[in-house]
This record gives sequence, structure tokens and C-alpha cells, in this order.
Amino acid sequence: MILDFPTIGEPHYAQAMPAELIKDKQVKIYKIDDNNHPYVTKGEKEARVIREGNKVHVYMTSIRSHFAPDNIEGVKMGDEVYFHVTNLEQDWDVPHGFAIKGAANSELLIMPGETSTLKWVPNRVGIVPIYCTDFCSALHQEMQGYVRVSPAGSTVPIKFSLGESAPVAAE
Ligand SMILES: [Cu+2]
Repeated sequence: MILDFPTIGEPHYAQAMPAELIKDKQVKIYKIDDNNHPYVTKGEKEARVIREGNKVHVYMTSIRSHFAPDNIEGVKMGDEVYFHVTNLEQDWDVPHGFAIKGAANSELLIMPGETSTLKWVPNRVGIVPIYCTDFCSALHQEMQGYVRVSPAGSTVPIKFSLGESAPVAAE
């Protein structure tokens, strides 16, 4: 990795070719039903966060213009977090990106109907933003969310939600 920031948000690396070379070979609709990825999330109702020891698996979806879930609690220092992000878009020209602030590796670019995984090892306690890195619509800038990282040994349970500005504190 030579350069990771600022993110390359728009696909300006196009090359020209005669349309007839690809006209009859292109796929326009990517059916989510055809996605057999082991970590696929086929709809927002299936979106979830599961702890397995110190591994946290986030089954996340992206569609214009939000992630589900977009608010995650219960991640702790010492965890390895795996964001399995499924792009629920099925139209061929709507990729979504995924990044988490401060990640030591790259961002994802997830094509329509596909699933990709980003591994993240938190390195500090606090609130960490996640965001889309590919210009996907006029509301692209709103496509973001948060993960709260608690201290190692914390008893904060795994919780996740969509669209809540502040998760309700556990009693
Ligand atoms: Cu997006």
C-alpha cells in the first residue's frame, strides 16, 4: 500500500473502446439471489453482528444511501472485526465503497450484488466512523455510520441498529 488517502472516490480511470466489443456481453442486472458468498447478507432484515470469541462478524448491507446496521456497539479492544459488506444494488452501475476510519488496510469497492470483507483491528477506544468511499448518489455523503470501541474486558454487549442517532444505553 503506497497511498491510502485521500480516497479515490470517483472512477476516472475509464478507457474507450468500440461499443460492439461488449454490447451483447454485458450484464445489466446482478441478482442478489445468485450471490452464494459464504458471508452474504441478502437483505437488511438479515443484517446482524455476531461475536465468536474475539472475532466479531458484521453482516452488513449497502444500498443508496445507507449501511445496515449503521450503529454498532460492543466491539472491544483485542477484537478482530470482519465487515462482510453486501451491496444490495442490482443495477450494474451502482458500486458502493466501504471504509473505516484509521484502518491499516485498504477500503472496499463492492460491485452490485456482491459481497466483500474488510478486516479491522481497532487500535483505540472510542467512536469510529464507517463510510462509503464510492460516489453512489446525491446522498453519498450521508452514507456513513459508527462503531463504538470499548476497553478490553468491557461487558458492553454486542448491539446494532439502523438509523438511530444514539443507541439507548443498557440499564
Ligand atoms: Cu454508497
